[in-house]
Amino acid sequence: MKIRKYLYMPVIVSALAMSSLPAMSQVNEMTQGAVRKIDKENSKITIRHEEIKSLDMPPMTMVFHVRNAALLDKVQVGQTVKFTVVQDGGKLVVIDIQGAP
Ligand SMILES: [Cu+2]
Repeated sequence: MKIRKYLYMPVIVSALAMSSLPAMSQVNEMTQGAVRKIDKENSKITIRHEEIKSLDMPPMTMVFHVRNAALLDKVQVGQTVKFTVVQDGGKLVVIDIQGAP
């Protein structure tokens, strides 16, 4: 009976460790950028963006995936925007975007 108790320990510890990870990576600040190209068909957007500290990325122009193509209706080419990007299985995915003043 005593042995059985210890068997559960590693399971509990790893469950705790995993549950704390999403909370940490959810500190997503918005990044400023300018829309260069919108590819609604493929749910992609090209943005010249400022430094993204959460991803340790310097300013550059690059293509992002968007989680929801409807986000692309909110912005236009040439517009200054603020957006939130997360890393999702090796892809960089924009999960929110809005026009910036
Ligand atoms: Cu970049």
